[in-house]
Amino acid sequence: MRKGLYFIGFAVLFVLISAAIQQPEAPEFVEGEVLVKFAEGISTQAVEAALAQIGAESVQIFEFIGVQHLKLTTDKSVKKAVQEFSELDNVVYAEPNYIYTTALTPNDPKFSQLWGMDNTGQTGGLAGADISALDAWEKTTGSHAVLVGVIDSGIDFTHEDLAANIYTNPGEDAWADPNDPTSGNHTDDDKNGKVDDWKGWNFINNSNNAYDDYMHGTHCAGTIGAIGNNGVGVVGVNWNVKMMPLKFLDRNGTGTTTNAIKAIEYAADMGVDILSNSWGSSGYSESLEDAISYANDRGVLFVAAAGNDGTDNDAIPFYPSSYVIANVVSVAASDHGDKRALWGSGGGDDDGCGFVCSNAVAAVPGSNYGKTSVDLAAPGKDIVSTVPGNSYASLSGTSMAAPHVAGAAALLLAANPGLTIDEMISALFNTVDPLDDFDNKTVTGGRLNVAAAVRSVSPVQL
Ligand SMILES: [Ca+2]
Ligand SMILES: [Ca+2]
Ligand SMILES: [Ca+2]
Repeated sequence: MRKGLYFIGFAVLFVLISAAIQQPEAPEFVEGEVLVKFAEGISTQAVEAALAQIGAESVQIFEFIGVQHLKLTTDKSVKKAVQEFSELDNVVYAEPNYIYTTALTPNDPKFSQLWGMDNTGQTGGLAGADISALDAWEKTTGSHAVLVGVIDSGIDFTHEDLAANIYTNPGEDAWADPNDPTSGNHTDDDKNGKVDDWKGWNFINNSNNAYDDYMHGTHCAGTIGAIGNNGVGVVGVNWNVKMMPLKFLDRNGTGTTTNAIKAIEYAADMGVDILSNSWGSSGYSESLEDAISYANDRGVLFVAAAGNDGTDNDAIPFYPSSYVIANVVSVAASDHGDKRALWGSGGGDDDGCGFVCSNAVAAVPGSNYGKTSVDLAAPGKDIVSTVPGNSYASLSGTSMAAPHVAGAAALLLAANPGLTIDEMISALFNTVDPLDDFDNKTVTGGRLNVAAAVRSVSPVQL
């Protein structure tokens, strides 16, 4: 048995140089229409005179707020008409007839690269081979009341596309500088044994600095909850969520069982709803299993990557994803064609794996699978997400698949906060899109469909 736990790495990597910034667009409005509130008690004749002067006729009147819906009778611009009405003495206000949209398609400039969220074939794959994020966002785009712990290499909590979705511990005083862990008050305000643990914890050096000195944890965090519709970067499965950085993987992507156990205990005690785990090894650890059971008893869903060896977890287990505990969900990786992700060549490792392999390497390395031990697939190849330094990168691995499922579970809780572990799992498993490539290779035989999962738990709207 191995003592170390190794991160699940990536086969393809390119770092994007910078993030394009896009200003939010001005609200659209109906051409040739304005809404005008005239002063109380104004005579019908005065209103008619105003309409004639500016060139408008009444469409309807909202008596309860004293507002007239007007149609312009000339080709005067809406802006000009609003200005002219506003200047009249007996007008309280005038405004365009704005058009509202549900903002289903976020304005994040890299959204079009996220085939896993919405696949139109833009990367050469199969249109519709995605988790149906757009449809899910019709129901909910997430909630800051849902807390996801990311047990990984930390998170760049200063990242412009993550910062607002990073958890802060309400029991600790805020750091004087929200980006500087040393600027706390050096007091364990909530008396949980950890001084100034305002934004998670670093279990390697036992400090309150859980900043990501690698990139892996920040990438996973972006898939779960990069800020949506902020005109910057990417978008997570959740536009709004809170994520707790739980650092136990070091700058080489390596971590120990003992530090993983500490992270799980801390997260469960701090009230995390969901844990996202993109790491593992072939080594069975009874103490790690016990720690996950402890989290299960506290209602914490434990989502884990199935591994990147291309092997059958039914035959060669991969932990923690292979633990048989009620809260453990094991996630395989699919590609943009809805096939099991294969890493192929170009990974660069001497063993041909493209990442750290935990055990026997299959002929073609790819996502692990397992008819009884791997639950469902999610996008995990060429996934664009956040990396430290306000940057973005494309990575591959079941490491990238697990956060899609952890994020989906968080969206379920946003839609229906009372869900139990069993209810979340049922919703995720019962709504997958069945795929030939995962038939008899996973418990569900399909790929995550977050829209169907969210719909299945949403309260009925009358
Ligand atoms: Ca504390
Ligand atoms: Ca403090
Ligand atoms: Ca964004």
